[in-house]
Amino acid sequence: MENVKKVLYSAVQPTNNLTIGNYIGAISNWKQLQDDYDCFFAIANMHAITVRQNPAELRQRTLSLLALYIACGIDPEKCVLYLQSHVSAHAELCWVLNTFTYVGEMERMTQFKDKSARHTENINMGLMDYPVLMAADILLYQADCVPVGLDQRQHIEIARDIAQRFNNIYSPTFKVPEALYMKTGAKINDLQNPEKKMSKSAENPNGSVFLSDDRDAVIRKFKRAVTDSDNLIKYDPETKPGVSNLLSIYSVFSKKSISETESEFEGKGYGDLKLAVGELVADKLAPIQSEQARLLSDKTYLDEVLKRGAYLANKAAGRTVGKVYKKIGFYQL
Ligand code: ATP
Ligand code: LTN
Repeated sequence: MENVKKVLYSAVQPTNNLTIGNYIGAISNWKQLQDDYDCFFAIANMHAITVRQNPAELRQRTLSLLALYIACGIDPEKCVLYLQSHVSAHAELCWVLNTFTYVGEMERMTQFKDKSARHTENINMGLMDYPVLMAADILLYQADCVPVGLDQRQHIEIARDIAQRFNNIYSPTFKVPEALYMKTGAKINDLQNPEKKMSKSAENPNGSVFLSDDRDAVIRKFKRAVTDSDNLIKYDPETKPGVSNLLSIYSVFSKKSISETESEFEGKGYGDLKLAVGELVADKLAPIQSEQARLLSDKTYLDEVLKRGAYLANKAAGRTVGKVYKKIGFYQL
């Protein structure tokens, strides 16, 4: 029977601990989309090594991220959950796409500029090539859409450009993917520096709420969140970035709209808002944390999930690489 569902692709790097920004901007949306699309969700360990990693930690974080995906409600029977390095087609297609990508384009990418400023001791070729590997990820599976946070916009654009460039030179080969941004919470900001996105590798750990933080830490971080001095709870990211960020987080976790959230806090002070967000987030994280811990104690099961994922992902990706090799003139046996 013809498959009518569209293909959805996304990934997260197994670097550091994930923040509620990663959860809101990425994983929590995946859960809602898994019934409507054919989903591929990867653990991007090949991207992770563009910044130096400790091998034992990288291995551990890989399983921990897989357990987190499942604990967040992503069903490994419905979706293809896999590890990027288990599918050699990622490296193969990346190499081919490198020859359709200009050095100047990569030098202009914001993430490359940021990361090379932060890791001056290790500005490696992989860091610069990061967007091409990401394009290969997406294009291998002929993905129709890619749910990501707003910080990934430039990467999705370049993946589209590369796909179109290849399709124009040869013939339609790749589906040109669309980014899928969620309305609220596409960008969660740092609690200490609300003009900047919350990041798992931020210098000040008080600005990021990690999915692994215990209840006290979550509540403490929200209590200390930077706001402003007018004590008026209103959503206005331009002039009130701190308060608006707290409202966004509350709205996502409570599944209420921003205006409902504003009315809920009408007449209340910043202290009330901070405490309410802290308690809500801590309540929502607790069951995810205990399910993740339960899954992590069953390594056999997690390995089974990865084996199934690797098999299905290799099958899909292999088809695309075969097509590409044929079009560019690689002799086939
Ligand atoms: P790093 O700090 O290591 O660069 P990161 O926190 O930016 O990492 P990524 O692994 O780059 O996280 O991102 C994983 C996913 O989470 C992406 O889809 C990204 O768009 C999303 N994401 C990351 N940070 C945020 C945020 N603050 N708000 C919303 N979405 C986010
Ligand atoms: N760069 C992404 C992770 C990532 C990704 C992808 C996201 C790697 N490959 C393909 C979507 C599609 C990030 O999270 N920073």
